[in-house]
Amino acid sequence: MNREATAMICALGAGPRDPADIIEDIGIDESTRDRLTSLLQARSLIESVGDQLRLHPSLDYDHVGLTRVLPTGYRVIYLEETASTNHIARTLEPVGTDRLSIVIAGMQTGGRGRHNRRWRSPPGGIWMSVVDHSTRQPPSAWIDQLAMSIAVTDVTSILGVESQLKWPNDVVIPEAGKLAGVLVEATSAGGELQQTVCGLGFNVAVAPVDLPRVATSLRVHLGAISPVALVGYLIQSYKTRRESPSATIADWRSRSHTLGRSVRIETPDGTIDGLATNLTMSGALVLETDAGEKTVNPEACRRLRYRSG
Ligand code: BT5
Repeated sequence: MNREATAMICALGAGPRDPADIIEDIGIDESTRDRLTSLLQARSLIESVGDQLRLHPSLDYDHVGLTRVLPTGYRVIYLEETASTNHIARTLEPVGTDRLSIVIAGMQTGGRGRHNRRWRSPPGGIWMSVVDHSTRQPPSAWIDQLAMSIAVTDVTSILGVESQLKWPNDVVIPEAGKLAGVLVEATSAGGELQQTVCGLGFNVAVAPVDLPRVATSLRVHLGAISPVALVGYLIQSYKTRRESPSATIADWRSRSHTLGRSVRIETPDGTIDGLATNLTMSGALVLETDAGEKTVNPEACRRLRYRSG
């Protein structure tokens, strides 16, 4: 399944669409849309109802459904319920270093954020970990984190919702709250990464009452929405973006909710106040402070808050 095909499935995630709108949603021409429509109909992934296109009713959020929407070449493990997909992912043996594994759960009972904070994971979200078993250099773990959060903004953009990136690892809908968070955990030896697990928690169809006050869910903005419809495009976008780090960093800057704002960052060594001015190639946030320019690494940030004025 290519990127345009997964984009079309994603565009139908929030309900039936007029074929004319699909062209605009995903930026394709009419003949590509018609070709993709035939292809996806033949695979029973979408269907026509009256003048509209919609997801095929047989597309469930389970192992079979995920295998149908994901690009080939990935090992997929779907669990209805687990403590944490990152925990499961960390125990996986490689299936060949060139192959990524994806662990997805319908719900998590022990979801974790950074610094071991609790991550609420009721049914209706995408709770997912992507494992790369290949040996890589450390900055690539940071690129994975950026690539995954930008992939979430790619998905919401197709659905007509603008989301932005809050340093270091959040996706937010401005004025509404935190839509998604990313937790990357890597094991290293001899200065190289041996295994990288990139965990994403993305509130898709989650009811707001099941989330903390700081959170929002796509459901609040779009109504009924299908998580399985979004996963293929999410993974395609993640893959493309992690393969081009410079473009990924540039895109992070342009979709940033943090740059240009006054922030307060809590670190183990104290609090730093300043104006966020840039993101470095290694993922650090550059601040203009009263004591001059300071650079804060993502690992050092326990919490970032915006300051007014
Ligand atoms: C994160 O941590 O944002 C990273 C979250 C990663 C979760 C995924 S789910 C799949 C994989 N398996 C796991 O066990 N984890 C990963 P952090 O920046 O520390 O944010 C945590 C804070 O976000 C909490 O203290 C709450 O304030 C808030 N929070 C908790 N659950 C949330 C939710 N579902 N949506 C939005 N905010 C939430």
